[in-house]
This record gives sequence, C-alpha cells and structure tokens, in this order.
Amino acid sequence: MSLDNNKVACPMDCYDACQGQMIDENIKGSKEHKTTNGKLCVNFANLLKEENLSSAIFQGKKISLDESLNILRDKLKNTTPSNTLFYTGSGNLGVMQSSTKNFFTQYGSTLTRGSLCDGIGAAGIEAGRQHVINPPIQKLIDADIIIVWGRNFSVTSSHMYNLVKDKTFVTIDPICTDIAKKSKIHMQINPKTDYELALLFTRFAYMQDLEDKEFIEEFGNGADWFFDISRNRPVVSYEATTGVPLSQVNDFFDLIQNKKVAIMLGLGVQKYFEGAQITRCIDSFAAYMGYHKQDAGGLWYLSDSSYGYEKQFEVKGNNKKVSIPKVDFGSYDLVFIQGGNPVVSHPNTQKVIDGLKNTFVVYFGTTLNDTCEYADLIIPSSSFLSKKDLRLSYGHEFKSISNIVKIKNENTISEYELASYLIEQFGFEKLKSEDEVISYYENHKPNLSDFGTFNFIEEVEIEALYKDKTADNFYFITAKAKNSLNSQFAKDNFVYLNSATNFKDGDLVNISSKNGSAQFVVKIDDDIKSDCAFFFAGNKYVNYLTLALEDESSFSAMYQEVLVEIELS
Ligand SMILES: Nc1nc2c(c(=O)[nH]1)N[C@H]1C(S)=C(S)[C@@H](COP(=O)(O)OP(=O)(O)OC[C@H]3O[C@@H](n4cnc5c(=O)[nH]c(N)nc54)[C@H](O)[C@@H]3O)O[C@H]1N2
Ligand SMILES: Nc1nc2c(c(=O)[nH]1)N[C@H]1C(S)=C(S)[C@@H](COP(=O)(O)OP(=O)(O)OC[C@H]3O[C@@H](n4cnc5c(=O)[nH]c(N)nc54)[C@H](O)[C@@H]3O)O[C@H]1N2
Ligand code: SF4
Ligand SMILES: [Mo]
Repeated sequence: MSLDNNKVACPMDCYDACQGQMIDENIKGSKEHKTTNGKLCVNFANLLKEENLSSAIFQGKKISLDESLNILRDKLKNTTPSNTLFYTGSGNLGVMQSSTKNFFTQYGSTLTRGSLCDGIGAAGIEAGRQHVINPPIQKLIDADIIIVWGRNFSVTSSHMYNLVKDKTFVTIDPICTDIAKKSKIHMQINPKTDYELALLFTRFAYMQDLEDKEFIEEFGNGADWFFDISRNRPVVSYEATTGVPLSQVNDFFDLIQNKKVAIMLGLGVQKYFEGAQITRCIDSFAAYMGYHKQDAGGLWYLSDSSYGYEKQFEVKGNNKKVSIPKVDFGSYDLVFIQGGNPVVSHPNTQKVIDGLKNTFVVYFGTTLNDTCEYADLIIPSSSFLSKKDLRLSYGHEFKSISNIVKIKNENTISEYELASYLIEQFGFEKLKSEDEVISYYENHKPNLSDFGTFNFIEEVEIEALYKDKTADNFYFITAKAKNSLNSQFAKDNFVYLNSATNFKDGDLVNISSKNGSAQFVVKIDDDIKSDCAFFFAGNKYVNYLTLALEDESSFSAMYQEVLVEIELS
C-alpha cells in the first residue's frame, strides 16, 4: 500500500479532526498535519478498542445484513413517508455521513432542524456577521493572550491547545477547569451571566479609551447602541450578579492592553434560552475592541466547517421539519436513527424513551449503545477503518482524509452503500460517486472572505437564571470529559459538588428539576463552584433533568436553562 493510501481520519465529533496514518498495523498521528502533530488521543485509542456491531438484529434476533435491508425497504414502502423521521447524531463527522439524508429527503421523511450542540451560539454570531468562520490558526499562534470563554480548551481541543500552550491565558468559567488552573486570571463567573460580563468589559474599554475606533468606523453598525446598553447600569452592580470582582476586571485590562488577543469561545456560554444574544454580546465586545480584523488574534467558535463548499449530497425536497430538541419520537410510525445515542444525549431522557417505545425504531450505527435497547431493527454500520471519507473541522482549517485500511466486515454496510441501496430500490436519482465527492472536498478551496459589516447587538432581553434561583437551587452544568466523547466510552455517572454544600463523597442523592428527577452518587470536588451541580456529558442519567424545549432563535437544545434541587435519598 502506498503511503498516501494509508491515511485515516479520526471520525469523532471533536474540534481537532486529527489525521492518522496506518503504519505496520498501527495507526499513528500524522506529523504533516499541523494540528495533529504526530499524536492521537486516548479517545482514539478507545475507539480502536471498541466492540463493533458485527450482525444485524431484528426484534432481538441476529439476522443477515440482506434480511435487515429487505425489512427496512419493505417497512419504508408500507409507511407514509411523512410519518417517518430521519434523525442523525454526530458520532461520525465524515462528509459521507450525509449520503443517507439524500435518500430520506427524496423519500419524503420528516427531517430535523436546529442542533443539540453549537446551534445557539452560531445563531448569535451569524446575527452579527452572517457566517461563523474561524480565523486561520496562524492568527491564534501569533496572539499574545488567549481568553478561554466557556470552553474547556485543553480538554476538548487538546491538539489546538498544544500549538499555543505557552501563551498567557485568561479563563472565564464557573468551573476551575484544567485551563483555568493554567491561567493568569480565572474569572469564576456565575452561569448565564456572560452577557453582563461582556457589557461590563465594554464599559471598561470605553472608560480606558481602548475601543478600536477605526474598526467601528469602517465596519461597525450600531456600536453606539451597543455601548449604550453597557451604560444602563452602575458598574458596581455587575459584581454581585456575575460574581466577578471589579479588581479582576482591572487586572484583566492591564493584561490585555496593547496585546494581540484571541478569544476561544465554547459551548458553555450559549446553553440557554437566550444563548444567541449572550454569544452576540461577547462577539460584539470583541468587535468593539477590533479583534476581528487584526493581523493576529480574533474569535474562534465552532465554525461552520462546510462553509464555502457545495453540499455534494444535497437534493431539494418539501420535507416537513421538526425542531430537534422538541421531537416526539412516538408520533412517527418509523424512526431512523443514525450515528447518535438520543437515549443519553438528547434532552429529556424519559420523553425520548417513552417515544421510542411507541414507534418502529431502526438504529444504524457502529456499536450497541443505549438507544439500541429500544430498536426494532439494528443495522451495523461499517467501521471508519473500512470506509472512504473526509473530515472537515469546526476548529481549524485543515482537512483529514480516510482511506480503507482494513477489510470490511461483510455483515456491515457503509452510509454511502446503504443510501445507494435504498435509492436503487425506490428508483430515485442516484448519488454522485464516492470518489467524485471525496475528491471535490479534497481539492476545493473555500472562499473564506471576511465580513464587510459587523452588526452590533443593539438590544438585550435576557431573563437571568439568578432571578429564579432560591437558596435551595443549584445551577446545572454539563461539560465534556477528557476520556469520553459525548456518550461514547462514557462511564462517569456522578454528580460533582463543592465541599461547602455539606454533602459527602459517596452520598446517594436525588436531584430534581422541573422536568424530572434521577439519582446520583456524589463526588466532592472543590473545582466546582459552590452553587453549581456538575456532570459530565455522557452521564446516563443527566438528561432526565433537562428540558425538551428549544432556545428562542435556532430550534436548538438549551441544556442549562434549568435549576435543580438536591436531597439525600
Ligand atoms: N475529550 C472530549 N473532547 C470533546 C468532546 C468530548 O465529549 N470529549 N466533545 C466534542 C463536542 S461534541 C463539542 S460540541 C466540543 C465542546 O467543547 P467545549 O466548547 O469545551 O464545551 P463544553 O465542554 O460543553 O463546555 C465548556 C465549558 O463551559 C463551561 N460553562 C458552563 N456554563 C457556563 C456559563 O454559563 N458561562 C461560562 N463562561 N462557562 C460555562 C463549563 O464549565 C465548561 O468548562 O468538544 C468536543 N471535544
Ligand atoms: N446534558 C448534555 N447533553 C448533551 C451535551 C451536553 O453538553 N450536556 N452535549 C451535546 C452535544 S455538544 C452533542 S454534539 C450531542 C452528541 O450526541 P450524539 O450525536 O447522539 O452522540 P453520542 O451520544 O456520542 O452517540 C454517537 C453514536 O454514534 C455511533 N457511531 C459512531 N461512529 C459511527 C459511524 O461511523 N456510523 C454510524 N452510523 N454511527 C456511528 C456510536 O455508536 C455512538 O453511539 O450530545 C449533546 N448532549
Ligand atoms: S483529539 Fe479529537 S480528533 Fe484527535 S484523535 Fe482525539 S478525538 Fe480524534
Ligand atoms: Mo457537540
């Protein structure tokens, strides 16, 4: 095998989108890929160790792959298309995953809209500057100061972090994360008050004459209104609501003055009903300082990785669309789930389970996950090692390529093969060839020309969580774990609490929200703010507490728009 054919892209949902290479039966991180820089992570090792599905299953019994495909085809032929739901998670982020959407669009299934991930923040950034595009990574490398805002930077994008680990960091996070410990300043902010902090920063910037007047003049629209919002309140009032001392804000401005500043913005700030406004306030502060158009620095979020590419599998359709967090699985005759584990990762677990029990569930995935328990038909998807693909990244601008490096298990089928089979059986319009699609993505250079106008947020209407919070309430925080990838490889079902809460290690507690309740075992950890209950994403019980409701602007799940109570059980 020539060296170029042994490339393997990590398929997992992660900022880094690493490039691997199969060398003598082992996969090593590629040295030529700038962010990968010769290393892969523990989750990649976990992925290689995973036991993949090796047989199709119908109503609990193993069947052949062909039989499973016939059952799926016949079921689809006998069901009204709009009474079927096509639901995908993000277990594999290769571009070939969307081939199946082409079939289900032509067939007439109901599709989902919105996101379980970054949709809310993306809507906020788009409102200000049309597109969510990250600056080139070199501008991060050339920055002096990195503000890590609501992002677990060294854990959730460890490779991007490695490129800049010697810089000076400021972290804004209610949790004392690994990067917070490595930071010069850690602002341990109260959850859902980041817009207030952004407004306070703006006020300070004005007082110290630090705003970028040239940027505002040339690109800005509405900067005066934005500044006016920040002037609505006495400066000292922000201290109590955000939990950030003004002295720290002073230190912060001493640190960033005349420096090239990068903001690494993460999911933490936006998991709320008005998360788009919150994100837009932060992006507006960045614009006020002129960070968006400097030769170094800028603001990085989860970029729209396919921006500037033509979607290779897109087909027009009049399909109904349902908001993803609000989906009621039980209201469809058939639900097709690909690459996701909604029983753990979707909000309101009880509603998910009740719905899945009430419909015909087809699960198409690589492993026997929690959702499979409710599946009538399980179709095994081929391992990423046995399918051609290409990865774009939402963290940086580099692509990674996946060739076939392992002979496929004949009882499994790739997404592209499944889509092609169904298209043929229904006589629909064929897909472009795999090679054509991959070579398009490989060779196309997207035009990432920057925005011409920045629209500052001019009005802010946000209900603070602290207004509803009683002394018995805790803020509810979930974030990613180092050794798991969402629900993949996840084993940690604890609730983490500060020792000031008077709970003890090993206590069994009942935690309830207005949605529901579940039991957890306590782990004491003083990195957690004392009024917060912290859980890792992938915790099997945590989404019993979250609401199956959408945010105000992007049909997306708002996992932290909830307060919880904790009692010994
Ligand atoms: N190891 C590992 N890496 C991953 C993943 C994984 O599961 N494991 N998942 C991948 C995926 S799908 C995604 S989307 C990305 C997400 O990666 P990140 O953007 O890092 O997102 P989270 O880990 O959800 O949360 C980030 C931080 O926000 C903080 N936070 C919570 N609430 C608030 C708040 O109100 N204000 C502020 N300022 N901070 C808050 C949390 O304490 C946490 O430290 O990571 C990807 N990378
Ligand atoms: N409370 C709370 N809930 C959250 C979050 C949170 O922070 N807090 N995070 C949210 C975020 S950011 C995200 S992105 C979502 C993630 O939610 P999901 O997208 O549902 O991700 P997972 O639960 O990890 O499930 C991924 C599944 O994909 C399957 N899979 C892996 N590779 C392949 C493949 O090649 N083909 C196919 N067909 N299947 C494959 C695996 O078997 C795995 O079980 O969870 C969200 N849920
Ligand atoms: S850091 Fe992310 S992209 Fe890289 S190997 Fe690990 S999971 Fe995959
Ligand atoms: Mo995500």
